[in-house]
Amino acid sequence: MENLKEIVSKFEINENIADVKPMGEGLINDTYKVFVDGFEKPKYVLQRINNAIFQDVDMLMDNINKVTTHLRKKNKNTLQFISAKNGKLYHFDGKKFWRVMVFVPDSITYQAVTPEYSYIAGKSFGEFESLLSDMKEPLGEIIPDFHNIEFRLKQLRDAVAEDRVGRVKEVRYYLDEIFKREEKMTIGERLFREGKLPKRVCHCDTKVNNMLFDKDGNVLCIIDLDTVMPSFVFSDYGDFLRTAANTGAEDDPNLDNIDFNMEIFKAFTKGYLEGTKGFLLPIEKENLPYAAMLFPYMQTVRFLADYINGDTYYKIKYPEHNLVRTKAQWRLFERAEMKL
Ligand code: GN1
Ligand code: MG
Repeated sequence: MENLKEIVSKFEINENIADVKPMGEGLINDTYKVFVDGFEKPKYVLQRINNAIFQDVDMLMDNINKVTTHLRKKNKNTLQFISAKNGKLYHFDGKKFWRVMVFVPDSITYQAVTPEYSYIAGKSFGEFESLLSDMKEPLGEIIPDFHNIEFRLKQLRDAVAEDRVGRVKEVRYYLDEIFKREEKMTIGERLFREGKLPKRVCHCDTKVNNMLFDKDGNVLCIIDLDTVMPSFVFSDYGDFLRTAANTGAEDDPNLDNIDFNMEIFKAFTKGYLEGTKGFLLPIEKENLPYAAMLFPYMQTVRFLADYINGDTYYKIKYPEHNLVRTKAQWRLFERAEMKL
């Protein structure tokens, strides 16, 4: 294990670093809170960037820098990164890439939200997209085809064809169910090719726990900006509901816990439509129910492909974890499909 304090010392920080402790539940990067002398609460956040996934770290930090600068110009609270002593926004230690940001104090994250909070969240993500809609400088597509469902289905097909670890035989049911719905679930990409559906600057990882609230339910800051890139507005709307409207956990082993909560759906949609007022096209609005189904569907496809590939992408806590996640996301998809 690397000396985390020494890594923090590579950044423009004047305080004496007292302690570095693990934080968060992300499936991709490793995150730590940094304590300094004289402060009880954490002062900074240290993160190891997973550069197997974010391969172009310069582009990654450049995107984030453009977005946070744009938001700050509009007086919006956003993440604040600390420069490394090398002048860049990251430090490379010879093997790993690291970055440091200011810890947002007195913030609360939720794994689950009430209708009232999801209304606020809808407004915030809607406003986030509106605020970024006039960005002049283009953002790089940090993970190409990230939310392209046709591409994700192709990856699943490739995984099945290779069947690297012999897991295909146990997941036939899910494969059949997924591919049965291919036509209806790829409509977004078709509308895009027909020139009817635009791409916009989106957050692309709008999980509930990527939003920091204060104790009164106001949104303090939207975090985890790694995947901010051009995408359909469906990304932010759909991925939030995938986590918020799920009455169970993303990886709930008990499928009976999982349902698609229509109260949350309605409240979030109301907020989102207010936050995006004057900027969404009719075709985008009409397809919001599709977006709410698309994200559990896409996440099933991604977890299943990773399971078939022998768990190379998502961090897992036990050997069957990606299969459990697949089943849980599929149940959520079925419930959404039934209700929408
Ligand atoms: C990953 O970084 P994290 O854990 O917030 C993933 C998302 C998935 C999510 C599923 C870069 O997000 O796309 O929806 O896990 N991020 C990347 O929990 O693949
Ligand atoms: Mg993320």
